[in-house]
Amino acid sequence: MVDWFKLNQIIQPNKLQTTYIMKNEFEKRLKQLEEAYYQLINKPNEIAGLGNGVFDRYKNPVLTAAHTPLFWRYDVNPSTNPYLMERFGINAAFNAGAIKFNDKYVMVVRVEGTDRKSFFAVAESADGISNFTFWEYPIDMPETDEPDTNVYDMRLTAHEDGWIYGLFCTERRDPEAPAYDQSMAVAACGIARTKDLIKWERLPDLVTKSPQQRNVVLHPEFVNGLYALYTRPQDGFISAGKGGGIGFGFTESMEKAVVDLETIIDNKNYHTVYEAKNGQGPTPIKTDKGWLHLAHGVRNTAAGLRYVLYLFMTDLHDLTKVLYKPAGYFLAPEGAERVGDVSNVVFCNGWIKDDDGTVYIYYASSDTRMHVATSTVNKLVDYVMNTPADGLRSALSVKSIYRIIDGNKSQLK
Ligand code: M1P
Repeated sequence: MVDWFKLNQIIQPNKLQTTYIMKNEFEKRLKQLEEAYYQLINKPNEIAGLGNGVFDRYKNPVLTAAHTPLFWRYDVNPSTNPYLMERFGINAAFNAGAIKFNDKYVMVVRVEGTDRKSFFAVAESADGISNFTFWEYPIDMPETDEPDTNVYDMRLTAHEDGWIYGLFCTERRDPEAPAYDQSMAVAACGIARTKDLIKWERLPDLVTKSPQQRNVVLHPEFVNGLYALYTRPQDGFISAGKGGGIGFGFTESMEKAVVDLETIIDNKNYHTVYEAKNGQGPTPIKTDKGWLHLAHGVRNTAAGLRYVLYLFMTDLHDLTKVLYKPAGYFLAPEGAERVGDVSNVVFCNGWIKDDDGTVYIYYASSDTRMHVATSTVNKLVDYVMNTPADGLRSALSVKSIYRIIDGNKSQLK
């Protein structure tokens, strides 16, 4: 390797002193950056507070932009980067898909550069709650004939056909958009599959009748020999319009995925936390009582859209039948989670069910960072089955509380 400092010394003998000062500064700064980075990724994590009995939150986010490797962001060659400046800025690390892979808790993270482009990168942890570190390279996702402008929010499904599928949103400028409007976009479902999370085979985008498609998730099992997909038909890029709700449909093949008929299994609803729109979160978890679903619900407020998470359960045999759906949200943005690039948002597209029944819920706050919450299958099933459903009227909410109070009275007699 060229000794840049010595070279400088020969070429510019009169600048010798400056060169040595710079060398010291460069090395000092590199050391400081490395120390801060290692401190961050080695930070332990612990449960925060008493919680509500359904799940536990943790003190620290599990991934942030600062967790991305220094060698992605900095050119550490003093001859090409004498000021040791960031050469590629990372803005956020959020909305990650998740899977247990080779005994590690793995997230496929939506990493967003300061250029606003998102890409996918794999991060792993040995215990699922701390020390997440990124793999050496971000995913080099192949494209279709129609290049993606932006890709994000991957849902991972280990399908019984033997592949791990990654379904994500691919966004491109709306070809109908007038020149003065540079924000109109079309969202579609991109599909890729892998065996090792390193090499991905890109398949054609999903075809549906909806003009916009986000939050598409592959069901892990075949249904009557067909692949089953959760969709989210939507009229506009932001607004659900006449569309919306969590849809469900079948495709014969994932190599040329086409869903002709989308049945809405979970609709948006007036004066609920999913009044404006909703979307399936990660791949549902199979339990002996039914399929557990985690989804996000959106409502509009004077302060903008508010995203919260909710749970519901579908029938083991009829996947379109919602058996239980507790009222309101399961998890909403709290404290520091409420602030970020898109404030007042929690979003989840990845969770992991462990063999011992622990469930690791990886959720992002305010389109900025990743957190984990832990629960168990038993607790989540109890929560969905025994939390009162939304009566859709204040008077019925009061009745639910009365039932709890009266039950408690008889306990105390
Ligand atoms: O900004 C909040 C979320 O907005 C979108 O969610 P939805 O698909 O429900 O409209 C997505 O862009 C998501 O990535 C983002 O977190």
